[in-house]
Amino acid sequence: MEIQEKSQEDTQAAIVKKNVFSGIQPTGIPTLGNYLGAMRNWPLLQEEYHCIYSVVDLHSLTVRQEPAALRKQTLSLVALLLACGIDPEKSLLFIQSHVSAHAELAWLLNCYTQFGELARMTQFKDKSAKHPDNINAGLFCYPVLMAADILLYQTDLVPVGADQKQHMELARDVAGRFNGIYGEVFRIPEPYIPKEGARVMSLQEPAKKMSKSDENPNAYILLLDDADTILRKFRRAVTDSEAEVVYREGKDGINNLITIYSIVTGKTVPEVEHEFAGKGYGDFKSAVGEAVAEALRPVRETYADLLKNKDYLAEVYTKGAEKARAIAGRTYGKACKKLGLVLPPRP
Ligand code: AQP
Repeated sequence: MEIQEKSQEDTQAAIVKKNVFSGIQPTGIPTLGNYLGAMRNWPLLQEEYHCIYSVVDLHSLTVRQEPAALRKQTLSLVALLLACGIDPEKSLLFIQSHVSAHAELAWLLNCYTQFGELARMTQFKDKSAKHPDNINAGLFCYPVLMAADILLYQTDLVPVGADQKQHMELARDVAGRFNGIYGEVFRIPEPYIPKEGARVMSLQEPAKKMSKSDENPNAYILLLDDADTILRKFRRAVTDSEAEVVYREGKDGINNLITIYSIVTGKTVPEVEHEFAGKGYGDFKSAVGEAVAEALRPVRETYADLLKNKDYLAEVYTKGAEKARAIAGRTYGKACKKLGLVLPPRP
């Protein structure tokens, strides 16, 4: 009797478990920004939700990539996500291009997205300014592919950094528009933006977000930087001339360092201010560097072990893609049917 009740409870829990989807581009080694804003939070959701995580390689093609580097970065990112704590027994982890429904649904959704909506996207404007010689259609349609990624899995929550809020709104609008015409095909997803770390800023230009594709390597901390490099980059971080470790408007550099230190040590902002009251920026920057190096050490060590086992990595992303294909195929098939596309006979 007890067993029966327990199994009913389990079934109910399985039914109400919400779906989570998120992705990260293999455009380089992830930064501390990617880690605090996204990757670190993904494993924390595995117990409570059905989590699906993807290395979104198709997105990275919107900016020119060197083929050998892209291949290496993609595998490296699979290993890094596992090193951050994603458990393939609990979450699906796969490479986006292995599930063709992503590109296919993106095409369908392109036809339900307006030119004006995409032209307003801040990331498109920023990246067009950064790569004026390659303002390609893929860069323009990036948010539609992102909408397809999310909508294919009937996603409830999307854990992302604050920079993706605008793209999330578009995904919701496109899904709502499609559903409005054809009935309930897609679940409307919500962004899941962390309270802290949602926007880690550049160490050199603290008004700008930290990005892995920044031309200045001192602007970012990479997850695979060694402890000396991390310390050196924090010591060079741009601050201000006040020499006061307090979180206050106008102190972008110091605010960023306080936020980072507070997340990696678990201390509150007032505790951090108190700890460094009367101390100079030099001491503070060194403490932030040491705390970050220590927080990233286990990730680096586990990553190095995982990378030695390429067969295991292949097994993880192959199984992940098989399962993802089954879920994505159902949503894609439903969308095609609603649109009036003739479905091929089942094999
Ligand atoms: N600075 C940041 N602070 C907090 N979160 C961030 N994210 C990115 N930068 C920060 C979050 O990381 C996740 C994966 O991002 P992505 O690699 O898919 O794309 P991105 O947002 O364009 O990241 P980058 O580092 O700036 O890449 P590049 O330089 O290639 O464009 C997302 O959830 C993002 O919000």
